[in-house]
Amino acid sequence: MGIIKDKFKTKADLASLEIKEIIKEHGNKKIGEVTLAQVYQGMRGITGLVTETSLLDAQEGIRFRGYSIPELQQKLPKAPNGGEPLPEGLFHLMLVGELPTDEDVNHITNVWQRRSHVPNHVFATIDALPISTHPMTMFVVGVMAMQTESHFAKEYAKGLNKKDYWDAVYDDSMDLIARLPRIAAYIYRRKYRNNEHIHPNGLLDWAGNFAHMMGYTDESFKELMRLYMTIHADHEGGNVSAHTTHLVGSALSDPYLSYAAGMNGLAGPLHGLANQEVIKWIYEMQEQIGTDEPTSEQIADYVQKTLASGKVVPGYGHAVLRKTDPRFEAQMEFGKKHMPDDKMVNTVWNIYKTVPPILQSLGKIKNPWPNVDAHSGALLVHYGFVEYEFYTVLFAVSRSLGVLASLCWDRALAFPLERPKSVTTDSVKNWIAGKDEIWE
Ligand code: CMX
Repeated sequence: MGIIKDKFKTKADLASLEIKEIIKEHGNKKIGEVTLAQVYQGMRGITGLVTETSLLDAQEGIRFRGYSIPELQQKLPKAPNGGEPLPEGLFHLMLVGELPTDEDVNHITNVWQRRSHVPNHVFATIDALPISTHPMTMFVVGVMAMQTESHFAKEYAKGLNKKDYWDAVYDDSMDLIARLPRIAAYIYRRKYRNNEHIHPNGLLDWAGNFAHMMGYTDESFKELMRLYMTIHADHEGGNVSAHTTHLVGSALSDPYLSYAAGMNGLAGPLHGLANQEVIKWIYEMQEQIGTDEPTSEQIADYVQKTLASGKVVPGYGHAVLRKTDPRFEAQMEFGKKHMPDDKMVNTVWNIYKTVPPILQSLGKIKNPWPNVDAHSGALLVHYGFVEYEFYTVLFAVSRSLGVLASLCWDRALAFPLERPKSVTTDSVKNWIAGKDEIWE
């Protein structure tokens, strides 16, 4: 067994015993009450999932296995001469639950390099789509085409013992993560760079190689990709992409099917697609106002127009967070360090000053502060990466780290098929009238 696989299995076996004990001793304890409003309104605040890789605090933001983003920026290994964490290190932390050494991170880089071959039929399948197809559609189609490679699907068909599910899911997850940058870069170069592709560089780390294959040679762009791939990787288990991957995986759909399902959710404008919507919204604002340096007053006017036309202000608000997203702050720090005078980046900072009081004044928004998507596009635009329809694909490549590490845990802990109860409004009315107590 490989080093990281070994470590994961040892940890998961221990955790599995602990969980069995917890359920035996405390399984009947109640952890909350569910209101009818929660049932109708997106299940906000209902605790109903276990996700080991990260935990979101509404006031503080995300912690990965207990570590905040600033802590990770300090403690995770960096590329030679680099200042940002390597996503390989975050993956190690999420999968094994321990901070990695430089050697651990090198091991993961090498494993992913070794597993990174994408079969030709995947590229041929992407090529069959019209060039106008949205990059997220191409991406998910590419992942689905690669499902032919699933160890889990093949082994299950042969009669895999349930004790070994985790093993095949682990192999599929590592293959997928290793190959996704290749597929994403292929789509980028096909759609925006005349189909001129760039060979992978076997000496680079996962995110650095991704930047290289997309055609960005600037060292600080590689650093941006390392930071980007780290901070977008996971946001506990209830968000649409993580929850969908987990849910579909609970049917023993293999990691290709599960991850693709999750990424279809990420492609929604209230979730990951918000990163493209932010830059689209800023470009439209610049065009309408006639300047690429809008004042706070001009921004405020434009926000009011957006709201009056029944649209959301993209990049603002969150279903759980109740403060500025630390992932926004990490990107702001990157901007201050690498491009303090960039016009688009300064516009994003100006929007940050202008939007929260306006949203707050509406009285209905629970969180008027920016989320991760409010900042990411502006940093990319600085490097000439202006093709905003592609931004969610970057998010998707990063999100693979969290949702697939979680999927490994799901199978190692033998989590069952997920199947919550639903009700009809007629049954709700009967229950309110005291006629039906079936779900009390
Ligand atoms: N602009 C305008 N209105 C907003 C808003 C925003 N940015 N955020 C919330 N609202 C509105 C909601 O649409 C809702 O209106 P109605 O009552 O008329 O339906 C009201 O405020 C209350 O919403 P909420 O409880 O504060 O927020 P939700 O948990 O329902 O939704 C989210 C959360 C993210 C979908 C929402 O804030 C939003 O649409 N934001 C803009 C899109 C975005 O940036 N999404 C990315 C999130 C991060 C990610 O997943 O990547």
